[in-house]
Amino acid sequence: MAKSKKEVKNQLDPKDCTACDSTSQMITKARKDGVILHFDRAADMKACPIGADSACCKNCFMGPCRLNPRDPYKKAGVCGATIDTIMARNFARAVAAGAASHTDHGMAMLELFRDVVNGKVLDYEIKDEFKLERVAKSLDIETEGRTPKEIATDLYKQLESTYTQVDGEIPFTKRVPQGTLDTWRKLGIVPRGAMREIMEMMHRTHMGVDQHYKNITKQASRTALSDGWGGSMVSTEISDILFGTPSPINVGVNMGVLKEDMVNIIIHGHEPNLFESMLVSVNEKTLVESAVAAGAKGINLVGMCCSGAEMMSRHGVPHAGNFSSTEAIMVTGAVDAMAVDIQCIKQGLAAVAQCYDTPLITTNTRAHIEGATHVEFEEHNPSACTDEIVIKAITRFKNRRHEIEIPKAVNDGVQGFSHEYIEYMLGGAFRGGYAPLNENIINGRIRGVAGVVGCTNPRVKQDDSHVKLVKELIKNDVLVLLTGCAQIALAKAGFSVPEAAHYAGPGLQEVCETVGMPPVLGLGSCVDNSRILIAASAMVAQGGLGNSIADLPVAGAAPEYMSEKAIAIGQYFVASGVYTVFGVTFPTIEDTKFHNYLFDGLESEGIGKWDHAIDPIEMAHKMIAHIDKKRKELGIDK
Ligand code: CUV
Repeated sequence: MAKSKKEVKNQLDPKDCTACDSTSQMITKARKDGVILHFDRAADMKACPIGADSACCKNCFMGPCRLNPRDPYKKAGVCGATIDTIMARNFARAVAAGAASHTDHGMAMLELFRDVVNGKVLDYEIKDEFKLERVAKSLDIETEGRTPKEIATDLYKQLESTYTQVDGEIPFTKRVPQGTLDTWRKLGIVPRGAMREIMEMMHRTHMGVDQHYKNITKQASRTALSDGWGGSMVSTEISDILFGTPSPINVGVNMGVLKEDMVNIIIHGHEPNLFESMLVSVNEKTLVESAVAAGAKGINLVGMCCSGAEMMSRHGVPHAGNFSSTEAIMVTGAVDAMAVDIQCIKQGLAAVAQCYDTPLITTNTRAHIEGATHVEFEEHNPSACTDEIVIKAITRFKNRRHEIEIPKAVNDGVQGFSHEYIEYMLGGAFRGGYAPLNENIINGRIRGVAGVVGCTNPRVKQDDSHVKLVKELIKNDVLVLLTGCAQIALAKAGFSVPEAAHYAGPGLQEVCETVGMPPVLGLGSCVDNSRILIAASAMVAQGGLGNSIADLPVAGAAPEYMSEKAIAIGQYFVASGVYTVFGVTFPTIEDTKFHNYLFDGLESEGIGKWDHAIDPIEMAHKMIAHIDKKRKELGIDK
């Protein structure tokens, strides 16, 4: 049950909680309604300063041990673990958890693919045969004169080894630029199979096993790479094959996509299969008729968070908002059902849903929530679940009894830039020269490329750092690639339209105007960060910018991250050669050996490095400085 608002101390002004006007409006209404949101819980829960610096260890039961972040070498844990071992183990376990999340999601997509190919699942099909061939070719699978089923069967077998292989290199290492792969081999961090790497990471961080922060970090890199070039990449590629490869599409984003006179259903989570089947159910004639019979104009399906970002990219399904808006949107009173699957689903949704009689439906066997209704989603009979979600929503619509207040904002913009589309738009050498993207980087119109990704976090003002960071980057001619909640933040701020090119510096503006593209390109969900890796590999392959990802004038950032998945993503970008800056907080103590290793030492081994900055303008200039350093090394710093 929601607490009364009197019980929340230190409530912030809604305008200080978020840069999103719709969310701010809903925070105000929630307070009137006496409903607690994650902004309030954050204000009421002071972060533990020892945990924030990763100076505690509970990997055994001789502790838990706490060290003093202000004097970290003064004491050791009961077993003798130093601050560096403790921080490295905690960090590595976050990488393992994040990598496990993405790889388990990818494995679910791969299993669906297997059952579609062998005819056990009939409700899905291979939608993109061209992509099937393309991915197969990238793994040296013969495609000439073979049926899609034959190609797909071979592809399944190869990709399964991404997870199960106990020795050797995962299949997508074939896509890694030679210079980068040479470095990985030298360092011993080429992933074998994700299950093996995650298992070994958990083993090594058990009490009394790996107690050298450098060796722990090495396995953290290997584990993270089994996510980025493994589980996540499999998820992206297989989802494209099954559901279609995104290409630019105009979509509305923000809470105004809800419709007062329609049955509103929100899907929030990460696996696109549930959402794909929802799309079928909401168009089912009998269900549409029963919605109309209940007095609605129809059924309105919208997305949130990452599966929302995928559906927006693939099919133009409207998107209602990112992580920090998922509770707030129910305060509109207009959400007739919210169905969720896995990851980033706050348990707090259950209490808010209860306040507005909104059915909260969990669908995945891995993720139940106390107080929610569980309707298991089953690929062999998907409509049994998705039809029931629609029926529950229609029933709630019929019995609506809460005041409805839907924020009006809808930001139309262009989404759906797959790596294939970026290559089509900015790749492909012509007249013997470099590809347009590389050419424009070499001639300096585009200074470099930045990936801005990751969550929103109630410890900082929602969307604010994303928008300020990106604005500063494009002003300095840095082309920005976006995924996840970052992409939604920029869409809401109106940056996803070609006209936003006027925010860009003169060089980038000229390129955007020539191509007709916005200065920020949205690539989809968190697993679609793999698209950034593929785009980076293509940049190396197109020539003129060195022979490894570490040579490129690129940088990455997650200014408002909150999840362990973000740490895994950060580590695979770093291990792939990318300078990566995180905001909010960083789980290390400055001037310790482990901290300095992440922030400096890794780069001297030939890969990328971590950095941290809270202020988005400072973050932008750190990234630009790195890009300029790389330009200088490449000799293109005119
Ligand atoms: Ni997977 S991981 S809050 S929904 S980006 Fe959004 Fe994206 Fe972070 Fe979660």
